[in-house]
Amino acid sequence: MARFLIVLGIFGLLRGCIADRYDNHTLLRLYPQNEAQMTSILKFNDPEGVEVLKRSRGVNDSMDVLVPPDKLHLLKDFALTHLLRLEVKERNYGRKFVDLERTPRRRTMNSNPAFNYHSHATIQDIILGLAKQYPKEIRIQEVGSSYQGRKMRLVKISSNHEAGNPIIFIDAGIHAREWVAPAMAIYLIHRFVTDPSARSELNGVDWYILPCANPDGYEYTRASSANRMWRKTMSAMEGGCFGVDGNRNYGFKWGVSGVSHNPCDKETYAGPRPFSEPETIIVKRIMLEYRDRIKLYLSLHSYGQYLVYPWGYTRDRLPKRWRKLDRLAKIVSKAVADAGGLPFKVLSAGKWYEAAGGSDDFAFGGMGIPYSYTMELTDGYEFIYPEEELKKTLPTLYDGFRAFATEIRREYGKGPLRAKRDSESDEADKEENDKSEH
Ligand code: 0X9
Ligand code: ZN
Repeated sequence: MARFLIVLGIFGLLRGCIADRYDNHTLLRLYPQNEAQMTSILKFNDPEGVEVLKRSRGVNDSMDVLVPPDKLHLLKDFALTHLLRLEVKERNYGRKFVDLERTPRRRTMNSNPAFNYHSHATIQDIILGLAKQYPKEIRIQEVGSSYQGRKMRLVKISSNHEAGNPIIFIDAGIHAREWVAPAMAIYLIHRFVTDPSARSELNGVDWYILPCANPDGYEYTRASSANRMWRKTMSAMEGGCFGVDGNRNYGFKWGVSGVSHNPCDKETYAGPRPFSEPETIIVKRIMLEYRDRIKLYLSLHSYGQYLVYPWGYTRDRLPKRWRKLDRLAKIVSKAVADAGGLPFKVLSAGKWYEAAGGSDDFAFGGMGIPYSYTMELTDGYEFIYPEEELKKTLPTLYDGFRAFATEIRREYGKGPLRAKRDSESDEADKEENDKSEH
């Protein structure tokens, strides 16, 4: 009996520790207000235990950091040294998770499945159910399994699967904690087939959507609030640590900037080699299989409301066609703003902060896909975007995807909807992607 009580006690203690993981952690926002402060903030190296949730794009855009109590003085010193404006956003970040845990009890189920967060298994049920209901439009392709053996499925949506239309390929959720990304993917899939007025989005373009690109990590974040901030995959590494940052694992300029080579780094470990993860191999294979037809690649992430394009590995170079990438992103941003949403901050990923091995750079530079972006959905609430906000936000973002389709159709569509392309041909675009301009 005594032994049983001891075991129970240890279990209780452990649970307490885990649940209190972010208790007394402070969420700080640091605001650079001039170029000198921007330079110093870019060089900020997170001390052990301090997590950078979001980097600053430039003057007056915050860098958000989650700080344990014993490291608070380091951050305050840093802000003081560089005269950075510092805002305490949350004094006890752990409380956020407690609130979150309460949410399911008040949870209302919506008619649209995208307005709730679901398990990976339920996401599979939703897409298989929709495919059954709309067999003409939806085809499901099994594309492989995650490290822990979860089946991954690509949802192909088309009004004519035989037409060979240009493809918009979207993946979501390579970062486990960014739950709003798979929700957006499901919203798109659901709306394309169930809303009669959205059918026009399928004219002359096909949508290939991988709604959950890191199912193991995603399930891990759902298993306990202690894991809610997990970002990586779940593969076992030497030394007992686990997980790779999927968005540092792609084989284009792998490892050259913004990565960690320490398997125990919780944020940006690039992996033992490029494409070490089954999940990134799966996305690469999809790109390889359809590379001639994919004209736009989008990787959905959160947060900060950024829409960024290559190069991500460097801030010193831009691809030759950057003006086209920039122009399209601004059209999309305007469409979202016109629908009542927040406009995107549009720039190259590397000018936001340098990070190599991202899927956007690989799609563009490695595969020759002419338009490639990372989309950071939502601003406010960091990664813990409340479920009840989804029904307001996702429909406004939808207008951005519609704008993407309009432009891709205009540039690459086959039928009468196609506008005259400018002088460059597809082939020239492909060759140009890896030539850079300063
Ligand atoms: O750092 C990332 O992987 C992305 N931001 S996130 O907060 N979702 O983690 C941005 C990736 C931008 N693309 C490249 N740097 N290639
Ligand atoms: Zn991300």
